[in-house]
Amino acid sequence: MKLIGMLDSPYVRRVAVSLQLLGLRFEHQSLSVFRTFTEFQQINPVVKAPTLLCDDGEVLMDSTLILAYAEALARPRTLMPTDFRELQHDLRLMGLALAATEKSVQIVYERGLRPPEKLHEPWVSRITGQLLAAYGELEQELNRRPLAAGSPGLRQAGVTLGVAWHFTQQMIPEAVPAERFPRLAAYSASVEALPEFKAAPHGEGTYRSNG
Ligand SMILES: N[C@@H](CCC(=O)N[C@@H](CS)C(=O)NCC(=O)O)C(=O)O
Repeated sequence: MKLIGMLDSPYVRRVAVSLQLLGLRFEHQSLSVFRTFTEFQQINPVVKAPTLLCDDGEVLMDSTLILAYAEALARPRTLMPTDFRELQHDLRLMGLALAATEKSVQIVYERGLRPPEKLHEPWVSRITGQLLAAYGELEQELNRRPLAAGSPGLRQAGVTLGVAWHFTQQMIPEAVPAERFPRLAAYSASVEALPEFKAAPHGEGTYRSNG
């Protein structure tokens, strides 16, 4: 199978890291939804990153749906808790981390794609407030209950949280001052040191399997 999209997308990156942790082999093609729109369109007319080209040619999109497919392929290996209460808690963390990801991407698009005279400041304030609220909740959650940061042991909640925080800090650090979120910053530093994160670094590069 082939993962399409750039690793500067937190959605692409969470899939690239997760596929490795699940022990699934994949190729990666670092296509941009902006600079290589037409090439991307030929694979997926909707031009969404991540796109997953399955071995039989079927095209999937949306990181969470791709990960549902990957989890089914990898069984019995999983990044999701089997215990119901732990699952509930991990889903809360993932919801918060995905909201933080979405708000970060919205701010990046707002700044990068919209001409400055068309910026709508009330909208930027609203999404920045939502972003800070999501990270505030996550900081409290990590304070209340530690989250596994090593592999094995790392779960999807940790991957999604780690990727979200790193993306925000790479792209819009002034919107979310790291010193206000020490637990998130420490968690991110731990997971970024793992081989699966290092093999798929945020940016323009291409993931290459070592095995
Ligand atoms: N909910 C989707 C969001 C994916 C998404 O919005 N990706 C961005 C790149 S970070 C994209 O495809 N942008 C181009 C567009 O939406 O037109 C997911 O989890 O995969």
